[in-house]
Amino acid sequence: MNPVSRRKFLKISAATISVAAAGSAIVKGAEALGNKSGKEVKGVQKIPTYCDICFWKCGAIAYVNDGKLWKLEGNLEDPLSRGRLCPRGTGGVGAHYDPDRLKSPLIRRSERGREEWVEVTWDEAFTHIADKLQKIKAQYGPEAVALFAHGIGGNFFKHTLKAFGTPNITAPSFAQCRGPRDVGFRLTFGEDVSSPERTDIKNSQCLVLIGSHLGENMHNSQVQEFAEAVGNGASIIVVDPRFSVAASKAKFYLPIKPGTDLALLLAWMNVIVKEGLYDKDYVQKYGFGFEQFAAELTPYTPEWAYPETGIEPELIRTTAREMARYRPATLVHPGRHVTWYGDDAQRSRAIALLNALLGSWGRKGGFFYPVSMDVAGYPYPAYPKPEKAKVDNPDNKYPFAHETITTGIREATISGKPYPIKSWFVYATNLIHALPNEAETIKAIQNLDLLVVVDVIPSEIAGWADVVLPESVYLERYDDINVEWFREPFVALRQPVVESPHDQKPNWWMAKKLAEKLDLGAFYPWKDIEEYIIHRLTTAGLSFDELKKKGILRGSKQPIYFDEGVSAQFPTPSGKIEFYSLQLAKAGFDPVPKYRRPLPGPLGSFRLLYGRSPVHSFSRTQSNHILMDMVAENEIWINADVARRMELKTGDYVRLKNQDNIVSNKVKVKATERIRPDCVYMVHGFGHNSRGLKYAFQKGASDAQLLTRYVTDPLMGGTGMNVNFVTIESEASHG
Ligand SMILES: Nc1nc2c(c(=O)[nH]1)N[C@H]1C(S)=C(S)[C@@H](COP(=O)(O)OP(=O)(O)OC[C@H]3O[C@@H](n4cnc5c(=O)[nH]c(N)nc54)[C@H](O)[C@@H]3O)O[C@H]1N2
Ligand SMILES: Nc1nc2c(c(=O)[nH]1)N[C@H]1C(S)=C(S)[C@@H](COP(=O)(O)OP(=O)(O)OC[C@H]3O[C@@H](n4cnc5c(=O)[nH]c(N)nc54)[C@H](O)[C@@H]3O)O[C@H]1N2
Ligand code: SF4
Ligand SMILES: [Mo]
Repeated sequence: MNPVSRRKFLKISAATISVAAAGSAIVKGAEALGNKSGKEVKGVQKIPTYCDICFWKCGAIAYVNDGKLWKLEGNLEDPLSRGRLCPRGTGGVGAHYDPDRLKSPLIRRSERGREEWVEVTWDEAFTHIADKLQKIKAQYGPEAVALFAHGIGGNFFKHTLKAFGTPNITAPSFAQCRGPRDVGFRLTFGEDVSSPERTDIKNSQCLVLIGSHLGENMHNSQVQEFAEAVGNGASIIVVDPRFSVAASKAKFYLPIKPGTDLALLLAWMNVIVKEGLYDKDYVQKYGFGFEQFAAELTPYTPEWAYPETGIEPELIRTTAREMARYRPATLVHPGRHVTWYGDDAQRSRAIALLNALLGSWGRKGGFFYPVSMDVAGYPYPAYPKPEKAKVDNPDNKYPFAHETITTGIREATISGKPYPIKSWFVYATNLIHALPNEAETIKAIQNLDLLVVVDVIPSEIAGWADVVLPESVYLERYDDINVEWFREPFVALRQPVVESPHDQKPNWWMAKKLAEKLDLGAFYPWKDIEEYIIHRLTTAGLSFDELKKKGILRGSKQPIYFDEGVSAQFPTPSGKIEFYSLQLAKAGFDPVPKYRRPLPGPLGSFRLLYGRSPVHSFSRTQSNHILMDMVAENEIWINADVARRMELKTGDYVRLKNQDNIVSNKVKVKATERIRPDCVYMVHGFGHNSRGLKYAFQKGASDAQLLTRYVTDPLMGGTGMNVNFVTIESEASHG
């Protein structure tokens, strides 16, 4: 592999965010497509772009018929979609036609949370925001402004706010999602799993899924690769308190007691070490501290793990041997949403260690080394250096947090410490649904002088905003080019397919205009986004015209496994795979993960678990009419015996009441054998309380509303959210 690209990968995964930028809206080819311009093109046009219904960014082909958006398909050239979209991607058409879309900029006219605004022009909105930001900067410094931005569309706002001078930029993808996983793997191998994941699912002969509910979690190429592995006869082991779609494909299903996975992982490693089943050459060549690690495992026998996990010792032994049989083509999937119990970085580290024993890191059927095209960022002037360090992690309380902690910024906004945060800029993240403990989020909002929300629909967070900026949906705009680290190098283009129906604008346009209002125009030397993209592409020797036509440009294949010549480098302190971690020991943490039993809930309550529907993304698609037609509300999964005892049957409505007496919207019962009796399960993202979402309003229940408690991971500040318990109340008692 090209060493320059490897270094860049490490840099990017360290800093997470590569700042990019873009320029003007619907230009040239695209201007003919819209319905507003009156220059409607007759007949069918096929325009490539990439999807934004989730963060997988699948290459798509949009079909436009007589100037109207008709349908979306996968782009065969694209390695992330491999020619097929998931149901949500296909349903992306509904995002353009959503009747509830935000239509023009709004400024709040009554108190926060009342959802009452006046429509203003873009210029009035930017003048209002810029005035407030300058006042905040004068009184508190630019660091008092925080940006929450999720997804590639946030790149230009990041650029503007860095130019403004704040270091406080964050997204829920770290502390509410994959942060603990990346920390656990970094501590072990020195590198992240990254997104899209470097998991070689299609070549794995034994795939272990711990919670990862592929098939419901619809990250496109992962699901396709999972189907391929199943088709090839791979041995599938699924660990989940709920019999998931993935479990139905499994040779071994382990219905684990929630919160005890670390006990299972330690017992598996105990068996593999004790029986000498690990990859001895690999461990000897690449490992650091194996002897001490092995000694720590001694107490964790399958017999010890049985009462903790509920998994029979023989099943633990059989599955451990099964993993060893297929190594190194055994992949213990690292998961993605892993913020479960607050010990998540250590559980993720145990997953990393198990993979290390199996020799799967850097090997076919395990984890590959990702590659990418060499496309440089835009050559911007240097950002001003913030005078104050970021607020989210004072005194390095969470020593292994390598990204910014959303909930840390929220805490600082509430306490004013280490310094006050007076404005939130929120781009494409519905913080009311994405952060645990809604009350804390609202308390923080009440301390702000300015909350700006950029969204496409009237989400719950928009309901709290002082200024709402309506964005064009992804099918109506350019975004930054997608230069992804994956199996093979490629670059993808998002380009406008149709015009926005009202006064919505793309993020790059807003970020540039705002910068100009803030006298930061020097940070936007390009005229429009085409100019920006063309600059980046031509510097890399790539053609914009070709990319516009194909949607994807692919580079040549490069080695991705040790066996193909990738050099085995582990950027840990020892330069090796750290079975024993001196940096953890030094910071006062367990150098080898230790099991601690999760706290039980109140008597008679059920642990609340949550996950994904294959046809929805988080809290962003419930008002999409195409997807709503498939699944309009969520259900609460209750063990069939429990339901019988409670005289509940499938289709009955109930409400859930959590340990802090928060009561949910009504939600439909799904009585099923497919879940343990000690927990209940629902799909995240439903139960909207924003009145602007006319069709999704109060359909189903919100898991987020019930997550009043969370346990913070001491290593990195992630919020373990599977620590809430509910009782089931009959709908009648609440009316
Ligand atoms: N359709 C769709 N797909 C998506 C998304 C989406 O919104 N919609 N979002 C994407 C994103 S960003 C993410 S992070 C991923 C999330 O998807 P995953 O990373 O797969 O998320 P998990 O939290 O592992 O998934 C929840 C599963 O974990 C199980 N579980 C709960 N508690 C425990 C436990 O204690 N132990 C074990 N072993 N299992 C447990 C639940 O029963 C459920 O099956 O999905 C991605 N894919
Ligand atoms: N309770 C609970 N909390 C969770 C999770 C969970 O399962 N349960 N999952 C966690 C995980 S894994 C993740 S990754 C995060 C996800 O958290 P978020 O990324 O915040 O996900 P959403 O709730 O879908 O919020 C996305 C917001 O962006 C808006 N939006 C959609 N498209 C566009 C666009 O083109 N432009 C703009 N400007 N806005 C747009 C949507 O309308 C919505 O308001 O949540 C985390 N928090
Ligand atoms: S996985 Fe589905 S929703 Fe996500 S980007 Fe791909 S097609 Fe779109
Ligand atoms: Mo996520």
